[in-house]
Amino acid sequence: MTLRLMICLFAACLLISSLLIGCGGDTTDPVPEVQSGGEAVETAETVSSDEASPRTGETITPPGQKPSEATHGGSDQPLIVDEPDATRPRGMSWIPGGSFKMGSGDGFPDELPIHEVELDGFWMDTTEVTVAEFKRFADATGYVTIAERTPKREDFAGQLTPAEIAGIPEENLVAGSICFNPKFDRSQFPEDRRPQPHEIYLVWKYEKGANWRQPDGPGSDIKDRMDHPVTHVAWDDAVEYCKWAGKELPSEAEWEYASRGGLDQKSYPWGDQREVSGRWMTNIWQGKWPYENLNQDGFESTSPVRSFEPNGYGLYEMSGNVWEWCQDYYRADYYTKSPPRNPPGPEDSLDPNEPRIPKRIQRGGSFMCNANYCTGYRNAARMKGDMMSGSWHCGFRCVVRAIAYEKFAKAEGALIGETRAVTVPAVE
Ligand SMILES: [Ca+2]
Ligand SMILES: [Ca+2]
Repeated sequence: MTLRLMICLFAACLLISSLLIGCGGDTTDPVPEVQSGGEAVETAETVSSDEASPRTGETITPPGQKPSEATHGGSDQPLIVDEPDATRPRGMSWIPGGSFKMGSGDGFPDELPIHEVELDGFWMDTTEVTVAEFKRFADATGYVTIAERTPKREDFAGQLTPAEIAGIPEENLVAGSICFNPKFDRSQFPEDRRPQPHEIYLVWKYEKGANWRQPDGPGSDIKDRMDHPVTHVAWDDAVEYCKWAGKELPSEAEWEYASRGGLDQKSYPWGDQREVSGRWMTNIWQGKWPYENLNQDGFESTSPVRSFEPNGYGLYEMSGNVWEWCQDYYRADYYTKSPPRNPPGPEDSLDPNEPRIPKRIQRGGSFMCNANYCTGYRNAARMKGDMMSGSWHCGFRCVVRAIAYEKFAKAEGALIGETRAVTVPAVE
């Protein structure tokens, strides 16, 4: 999903830029067709092959953006398995090093091949970064997120054509972010087939004034959402938070390994059954998306973190609630060539559906995900998002790698052990 597409609504593009100029576009929630048995069916849109791209092999690495960098020890070093003898970072679980089978044969083509990955151990936030935690960062640093800044035409250079950039209505160059559009035109949204990428944009809108402080747009606030995951953060915003907190975004491999919670090739962090004894195990969408949210899990949008049970590593809501940014660029074919130990992600981005838009990985699905469309809440499901776009259903969580502990401990925003209390900031 990208903000650029939403600034352009209904040209021929797919991101915030799309919405700004009036386009339809990318799906932060992918849309596989689902058979009666619930299995995703490969379609032209879900096949992320080079054949799907009009610009085969072209990759985009935006100026000033470095490729993912490995921050682990070298592959010639012994695997870091056990938790180092250090005071544990507050609010984090130790994920012991080891190996696992990454990917799935039950999902989308880009989840293949299933391959063995070996990872050094790391600490991971037990929950998505909350509004309170992000406010502590924003208050301390004065950081202004991308959704809070007024977009400029030059922001879209390289992602839209000059004509498209010139065609962005002046009145659309207003700070905002992506929200669900519950009043979407149902007559235009296909019920009998998988929507085309541009049709997905019908159910989203560029909400002027929406940002992490006003998640639903003007008139909304965070007063009662301090323990909800922060939303409307772009990838760059998440990285800035990480730097301040002495942390990093997880690699895609670290995220999937942690989500699996020590289980082997299970669909979900808790096993293979989406519901257990009739109980919803996380915050997703029940009912036919996007028409009807039956709200059976009790949450129509974000839920407070720790509303559901943790996985085997003590991690909450790895599945559902909000999507979570990862460090890696997205390439559909990365699993065919990734190194077996501590894979850092590809050096550049290529989404065959939107080759001009640099995208980073998002994982875990959200409260917008449902069985008949998205299934993003599976351990192995991969998603990608425009780095510059936040949305009302994407947040993040952080890691601290063992070899980066000292750097973490010196960071301005570091919280170590239980001795430094988290102060929940007051809301004006
Ligand atoms: Ca829900
Ligand atoms: Ca999540």
